[in-house]
Amino acid sequence: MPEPLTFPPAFLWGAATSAYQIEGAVREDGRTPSIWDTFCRTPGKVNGGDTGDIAVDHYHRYRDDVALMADLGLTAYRFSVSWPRVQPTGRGPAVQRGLDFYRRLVDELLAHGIKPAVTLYHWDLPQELEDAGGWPERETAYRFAEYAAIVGEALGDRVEQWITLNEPWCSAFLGYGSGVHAPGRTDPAAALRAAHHLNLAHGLGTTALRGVMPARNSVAVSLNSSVVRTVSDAPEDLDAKRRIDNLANGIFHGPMLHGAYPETLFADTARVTDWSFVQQGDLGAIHQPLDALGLNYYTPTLVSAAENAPAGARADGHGESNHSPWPAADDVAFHQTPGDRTEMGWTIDPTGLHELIMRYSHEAPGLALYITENGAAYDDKPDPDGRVHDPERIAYLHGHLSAVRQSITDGADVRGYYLWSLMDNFEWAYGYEKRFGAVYVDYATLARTPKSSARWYGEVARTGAVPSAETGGE
Ligand code: PNW
Repeated sequence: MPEPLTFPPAFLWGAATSAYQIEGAVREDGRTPSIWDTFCRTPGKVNGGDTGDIAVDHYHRYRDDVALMADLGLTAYRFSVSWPRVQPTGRGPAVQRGLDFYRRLVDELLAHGIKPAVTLYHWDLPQELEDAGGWPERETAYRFAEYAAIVGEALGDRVEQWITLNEPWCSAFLGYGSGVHAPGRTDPAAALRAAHHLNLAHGLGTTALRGVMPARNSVAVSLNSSVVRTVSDAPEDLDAKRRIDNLANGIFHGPMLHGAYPETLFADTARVTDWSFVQQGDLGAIHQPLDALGLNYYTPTLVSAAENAPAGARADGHGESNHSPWPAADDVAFHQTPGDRTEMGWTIDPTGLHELIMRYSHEAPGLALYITENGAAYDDKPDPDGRVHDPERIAYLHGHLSAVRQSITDGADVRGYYLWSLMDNFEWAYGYEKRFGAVYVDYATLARTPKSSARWYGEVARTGAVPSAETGGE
């Protein structure tokens, strides 16, 4: 019998969610629309015309949801705060009822011995700020810093782990480039401006948080850092990889971790923008020392030069759009990585997670790493007896947790893992069709049923070890 893979005793075993994907109650307690409320009401944008109006009603069921997490054995929970619940116009004083919800949630978690990690921005920009120009406008970064201070002051005494932004790549390039995410704009120059202002928001927000919180608290950012691979080592393919790596990783990690954009990014994107929106002092403001780095990983990205690809190849897995999320990269082709795929069409490749962790372990030495999202969508259905068996998800988790364990053996300082997601929820442009949860949600009754993967993962959390074989979960 091979030995189980044992993790360090303090390793955090969590699950992750985000506000708009689970809360519902979009008109309660003073909340106003975010860009996602608006986007969902725009015909043709979200599968089935689904919205987050009710989502999984977590706003009213949070006590049950926390009890469920505790019952499973989780030791950490990553959730996000809805900006328009706290600051309905994106400016000015906070709505206490909005903040009170998160206070109650955090107290409930702490009472169950579950460590909260708060994400400040998981894509739900107050619509009023989008009406004023959104992320392509510099002002939005200042507004974010103000919002960060409000939430930091309200929760900083009881939440130690803070994440400024979730996946700014998606906010900038899916929101303003390909338009498959809110606000649905398709302007590559605006997308690059948005990326810079998200970076600035991260830096100013980090400083704002530190100004109002106890020094022991940890500040991080969660990036969907891509693992970019090429189909060959031909120079033009390697150049395609370098350019996509700049646009996926360097554009955020460069300023945040090293205080500079990758030198070649400016030339690569010169025909789209002259970057004159970067002002003196911005890079210093963005480059704040961080306590930790959050990595979100699902699948690698495989590229070649367009000339080395069959005509029309564009399998980048980022949703349906005639507009590319990659500014000034029309001569790059995206390929499907070989291998089994999840319901998202994303190839399952745990070696990518190991590669990603090792890269950032070297690029950001001394920074604690957390896997702040990893998981898989499958077409889960209850059996006649009401149970939900998802052996594919167990296999996915087994493979990726083994990769995390290997990275620790190889010297990486990984401190925790958050499964995406705690429960089935609103999967953005895919609506409720894609199920990422470890817990099944029946959308007719909103009843929660742990899938076999939830039991399996709970056992991992309780024992601090991944079984050598992927069986179990009952
Ligand atoms: C992440 N892409 O989204 C988000 O942080 C979650 O809210 C989401 O539910 C989860 O992953 C699953 O999709 C992504 O096109 C959305 O590359 C799209 C992409 C990546 C991540």
